[in-house]
Parts: sequence; C-alpha cells; structure tokens
Amino acid sequence: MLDTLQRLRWVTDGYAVARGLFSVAEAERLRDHYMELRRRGAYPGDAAGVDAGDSDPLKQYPRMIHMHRWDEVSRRWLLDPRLNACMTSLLGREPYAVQSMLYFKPPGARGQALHQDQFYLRVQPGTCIAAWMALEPCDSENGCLQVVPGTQHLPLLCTEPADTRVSFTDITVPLPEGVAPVPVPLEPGDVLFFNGSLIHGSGPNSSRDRFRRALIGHYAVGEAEKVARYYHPVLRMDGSVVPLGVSEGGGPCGVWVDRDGRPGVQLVAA
Ligand SMILES: O=C(O)CCC(=O)C(=O)O
Repeated sequence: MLDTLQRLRWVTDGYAVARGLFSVAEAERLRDHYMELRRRGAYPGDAAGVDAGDSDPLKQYPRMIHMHRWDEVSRRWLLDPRLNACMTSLLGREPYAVQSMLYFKPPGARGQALHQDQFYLRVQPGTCIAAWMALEPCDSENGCLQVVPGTQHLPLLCTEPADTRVSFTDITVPLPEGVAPVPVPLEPGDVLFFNGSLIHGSGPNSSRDRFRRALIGHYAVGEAEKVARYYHPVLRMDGSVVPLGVSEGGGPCGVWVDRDGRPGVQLVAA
C-alpha cells in the first residue's frame, strides 16, 4: 500500500508509488496474458492495426485500449480492490474507472511526449488519476515514465507540436527553462499513481532487447459529473455503470510567463 512518505509526495508532487502492490508473479501472468492476446490478433480499441512486417515496433505491437470492455482479466485488474484502496486513501473518496490501456513498448519503440491526461479525459469537476503498473523492470533505458513534480496544480497548458522521431503522439506541452522531468523507475507489480494535470511522458525504449510493458488504468475522481465521450461507459469500482454527463474540449489554456524571475502560467484563448 502507500506509506506516509508516498502520501506526502502525492500532496506535494502530484504522484505516489505503491511498491509491490501486486506480486511479481501477478505482473508476469498479466504480461504473458497480453502477449498472448496480442499474438492472436487485433481487437476493438487497438491504437493501430497489428503489422508484424512494419519497421515501426509500435505497429508490430500496438497499444491496446479499453480492453476491460471485452476482457475479464483486464476488467478485474481495473477494478482491483488494492487499486481502489490506494486511490480512495489519496482522494478521500472512491474513484470511477474509465479506461484500461496496455503499452508493449518493444525495443526501439518511440515514447510519448510530455502531456497532461486531463487534456484528453476532461473530467469535470475535479480531475482524472492514472494507475500505471510496471509488468517488468522499467528504467530510463527502456523508457520508464517521467513526471514533472509539482505540476499537478497547473491548468491545462496550450499544446505544441512534438518531435515525432521520439514520440508517437504529435503534440506536447512546453516546460520553462530549468525544469526537467524526472524518471520513475519501477519493478514489476509496482504501481505509480498520478494526478491528471501532472505533466508526464516517456522517452524511447533505447534498449537492445528489453520490452517495457505497462498496464494502465485511468479513473475520474468520485465527485466527477462529466467526462469526455470516448471514456463512457463510466464504472463504479464495484463494476456497475454510473451515468455521468459528457464534457467537451476547448476553452482557454495556459502559457508560461515570467513572474518576478519565476515561471508562472497565464491563461489565454486556445
Ligand atoms: O507509458 C507511457 O509511456 C506513457 C503513458 C501515459 O503517458 C499515460 O498513460 O498517460
């Protein structure tokens, strides 16, 4: 579970790590399960069609999305009482489950440029939370997640084009000078929880022969009334459907400005 230091980190830095929340054996079983699913073919929600002959490793092993809608193993993981207990202790209330994702990130695969999850989920009021579980050792070499501590209080920043040589997504958010993301190395079964406004992303997998498989759940805070259409149906942690409204994108976004020598964010029309 989450110790005192991690709870404090959630408040000050916007993320927390639950070491060994799942056993190594559970992580390995999940890893083998998704490799077998991927081997068998394509599924609704895949980020791209599987193309074993493509030179892009991400086309050979595309991300799986929303597997919990058709795979019982994924559904059980997304609603697992251990994830619920950690998030409830951080948020003071049970969250709602809205998305599952599996990143295979084979050797040579690009990462995902810095972003804020709320840009996509648009949870209102409040925010979203991610539970990012390592299915094998994740470190800087194979492209572990990187976070920018303390950015959980920022509004949504205006996006810019990303460098698609190192990112499979084509937008990113800028950081002010002197601010850099920090890697969060994890062991199999460790779960990183992070706030939906926290700036995060990952670099390429530069290892020669190591995958970087991660199972990710996205959740909305329990006081949420709306979430973007793509994330419906919304589930309570007991698996029942909760009828939330649909939120729209758009509205102002933040740009970095100098405030007496320190970086601050000013909202501008998008
Ligand atoms: O696993 C990664 O490399 C990126 C995942 C991510 O940024 C997310 O789930 O929001």
